[in-house]
Amino acid sequence: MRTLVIIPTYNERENISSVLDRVLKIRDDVDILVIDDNSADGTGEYVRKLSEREKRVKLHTRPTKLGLGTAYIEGFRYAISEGYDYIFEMDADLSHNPNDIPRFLEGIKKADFIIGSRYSDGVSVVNWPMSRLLLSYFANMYARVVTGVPVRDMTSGYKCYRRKVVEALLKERIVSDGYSFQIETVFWAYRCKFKVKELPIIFIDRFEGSSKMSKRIVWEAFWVVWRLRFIRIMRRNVENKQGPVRDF
Ligand SMILES: Nc1nc2c(ncn2[C@@H]2O[C@H](COP(=O)(O)OP(=O)(O)OP(=O)(O)O)[C@@H](O)[C@H]2O)c(=O)[nH]1
Ligand SMILES: [Mg+2]
Repeated sequence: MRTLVIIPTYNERENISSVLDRVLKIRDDVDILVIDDNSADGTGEYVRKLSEREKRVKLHTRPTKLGLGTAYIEGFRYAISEGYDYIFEMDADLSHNPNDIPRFLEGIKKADFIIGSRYSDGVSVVNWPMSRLLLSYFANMYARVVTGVPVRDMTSGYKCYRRKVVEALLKERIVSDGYSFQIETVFWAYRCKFKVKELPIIFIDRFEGSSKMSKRIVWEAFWVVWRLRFIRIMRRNVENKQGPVRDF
């Protein structure tokens, strides 16, 4: 089985060397694809040099900051074209512990899609200011209620997909760039009836570099969940006329 860890980066020079080192050491059958948006701090340059001597590391560079959503879509296309079986999403800022990778790979044997969850076992977030935690916690609750998807951590960026799930996601119209990209992927995986499981993780806020969180990203998430709700209602009407409702 071949595994690809996709890591989008934008100005992560302080974190990138240790995150890559740690992922490479976890297992020999895990490759890494970094999607860098032309970071001014030399992140891409570091990865390019490493990729010359370490064949398990690949780099895609994009001309400018184009957002997390399109970075992952590009990574998904690469993973499918290269024939990977398991595909991870992971942040570069070490909030996601690379030591959890084996637990995900164990879990994916009995599921199609594993979400590393901060909220499935109480709250397992370390070092976030209360305001940031509340924003994330209530955004998740809001997304869950509006979309109707019974997942506790809908905005998690630490995930492992079976190839068939990524293939299905690439057929859907995913519109977001920020956190709501994560909500959309969970929504579509549910709609496509894949077996989704939440795996408790401990999320530690970044020590280095700065957050790319912005008002625009929060605003986008606010509206995107209503788009998903609308899709759910419209498709349910179609299903109603055609036969029994297959709800999730
Ligand atoms: N390629 C690319 N990567 C991005 C972009 N925006 C964010 N990233 C990366 O996506 C990952 C998550 O971004 P963060 O800024 O840590 O955002 P977050 O983890 O959702 O939020 P924080 O809690 O503030 O850390 C990091 O690896 C970033 O470098 C982008 O526009 N393009
Ligand atoms: Mg982060």
